[in-house]
Amino acid sequence: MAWAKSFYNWLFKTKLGFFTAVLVLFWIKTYWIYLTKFNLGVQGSMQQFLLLLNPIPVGMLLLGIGLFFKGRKSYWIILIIDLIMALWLFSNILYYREFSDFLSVSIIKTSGSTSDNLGKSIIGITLASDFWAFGDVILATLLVAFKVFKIDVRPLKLRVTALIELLACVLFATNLTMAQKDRSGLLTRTFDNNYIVKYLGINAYAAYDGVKSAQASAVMAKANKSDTNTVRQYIKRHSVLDNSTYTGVAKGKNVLVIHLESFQQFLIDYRWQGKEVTPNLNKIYHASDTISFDNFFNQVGQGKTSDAEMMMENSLFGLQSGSAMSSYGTSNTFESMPAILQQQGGYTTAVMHGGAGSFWNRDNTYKSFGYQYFMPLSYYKNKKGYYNGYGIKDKIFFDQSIKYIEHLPQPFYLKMITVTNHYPYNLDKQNQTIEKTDTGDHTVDGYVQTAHYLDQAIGELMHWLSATGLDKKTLVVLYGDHYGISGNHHKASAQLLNKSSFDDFDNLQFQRVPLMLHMPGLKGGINHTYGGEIDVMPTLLNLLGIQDSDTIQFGHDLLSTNRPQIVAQRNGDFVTPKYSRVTGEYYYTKTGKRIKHPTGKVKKQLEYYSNYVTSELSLSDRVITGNLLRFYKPSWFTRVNRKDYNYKKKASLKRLHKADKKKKTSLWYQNGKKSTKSDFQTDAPELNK
Ligand code: GP9
Ligand code: MN
Repeated sequence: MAWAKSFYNWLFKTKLGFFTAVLVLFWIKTYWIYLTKFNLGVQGSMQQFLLLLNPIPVGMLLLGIGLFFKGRKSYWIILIIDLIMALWLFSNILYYREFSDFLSVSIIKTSGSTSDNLGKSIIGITLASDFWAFGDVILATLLVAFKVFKIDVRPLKLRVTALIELLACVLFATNLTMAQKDRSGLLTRTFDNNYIVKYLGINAYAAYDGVKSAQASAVMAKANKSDTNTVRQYIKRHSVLDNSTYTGVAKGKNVLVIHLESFQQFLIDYRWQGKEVTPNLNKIYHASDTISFDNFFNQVGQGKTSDAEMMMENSLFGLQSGSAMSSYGTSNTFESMPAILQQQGGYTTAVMHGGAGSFWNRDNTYKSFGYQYFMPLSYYKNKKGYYNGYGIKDKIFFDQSIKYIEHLPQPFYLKMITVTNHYPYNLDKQNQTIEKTDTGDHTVDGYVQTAHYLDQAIGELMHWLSATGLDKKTLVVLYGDHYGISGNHHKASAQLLNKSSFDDFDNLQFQRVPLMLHMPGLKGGINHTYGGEIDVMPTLLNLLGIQDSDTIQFGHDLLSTNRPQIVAQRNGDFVTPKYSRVTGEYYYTKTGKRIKHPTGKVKKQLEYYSNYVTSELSLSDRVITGNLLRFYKPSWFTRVNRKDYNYKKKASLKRLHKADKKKKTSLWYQNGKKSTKSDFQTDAPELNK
């Protein structure tokens, strides 16, 4: 029993023993709270392990600060640090319950003026068990107060303390490396706070968020009104006239934007084993009342989907690194599509998505964009077998969305974000209705299968639109957000396209995604203009006959006859009808031949294009990183007030039904106050059991 006694003495009578006890208690508590208070979606043994591990490194590092102090002070400092960590945890438990997301510096900074302010409702949502977040601190404090822990006044050798801190850093580095391996781009792409907490822990998340927002505010503080003027002058200099024959042809119509996840243009009319992969989309593509584009490019960077959304609804580019929506969606001022349509056209604005609301910081960003409603996963039934990858499967998503769509007062602007056709393109057997391709590349071969599934889902939704007559009142906008097959699959891509080779030039051409504008009566056809996601907002506003004069938008009406047709890629490359730039090299777009020795005239032209692209990208970056729209708005625009929006399910649906009752313009009213749900037919096996 001698060892037990000496362990007891070490634990209760030395400073290092106390430090270890506090750390272990903190560890157990934090892990228990991860499991019971948050819904982190931990999958697989690696994530399980990291969740268990991640409280230790940062806990050790922070509590270790106390070891540098002498005597009693050392104990109190350890306890105070422990208390601060507990407070952070506790606040996040409450915030998470309300918003399914974690607190961030920008939320705290803006919450003084928004309804996010938890102050009012805090008592209502606190559970007794939440106070366990302080359990370890209270226990340790009592044990010190009642002298169970004897204060050890001997100073610890600096070497020992430094070693402990070093060990904490090594542990953290290990944690980080394992996390990055499991989830590449974890810190650079900033897709979801949930992921950072799951992998690195709630304290590492706090530090990460703190550093990021400190950097961001430093840049913002330097920006001023004259920067805005520079941007405005640039936009004015490069503006072109909208195509007036199309102005207002869709005036007063609903706008249904369907986000086709990871959908590339080559899938249109693509056949596999003699079978059309996307028959429904092909039909829309070729319809005489669809304006289809075959030289329309995605222009996203690391922010992928979120960059596409940023461009489509603001005509501003995503950033060089990370996601603009994640980093600036909460703090910045925007003059976005939904806000403009609500103000200028009396539109009801909404987003529906069968995935987590916190992904890409949508739950905060959409408020800044002025969306009145956001229905993420929490609005949908998620029974066993419904979920796949990043959200519930598209057919099930549409099926459950009908009850929300039919209550939207018209005209509405609704964006529906699909997700089944997302990497890694897995689909359960019962939903596979076309064979996989046979390139042998596992990340590629399932692509036609999920695309086929998405296409069927679109078919079902379109069928419902025409069965209810909603199609006649609606402009349907379909677009692919970005590539599905990345540049790391040249061999498989060549096989899919039946080409003998596939290089970086081909990969740039592979960035084409569909854009289709479909509305009964629209003068359609396949338009060959070169454009991209940045151009959609001005195009739509022109069709809807909504004014957007004096706005800061970097795109140009796709139907305009003298548009520049210089399509920027986020890395500075570009495509024009004649020339392409790929990783700094120039090519002829039509032939793919490299331009090795350009003549003086061509050289000048290429330089002009390069400069054009770099200036628009960097000016757009300045708008976002400097939050420049806070300095300027067109006279007809009213600033969005984030306080007006709350996406909590119960409150939000109540608000929707109130608006519906007041306006009486929803499909539900037009259908004699009856649901149109029975007009939605789906062959989803999960729903036809
Ligand atoms: C998740 C989804 C995916 O909600 O939109 O985003 P992505 O990975 O395609 O950027
Ligand atoms: Mn996407």
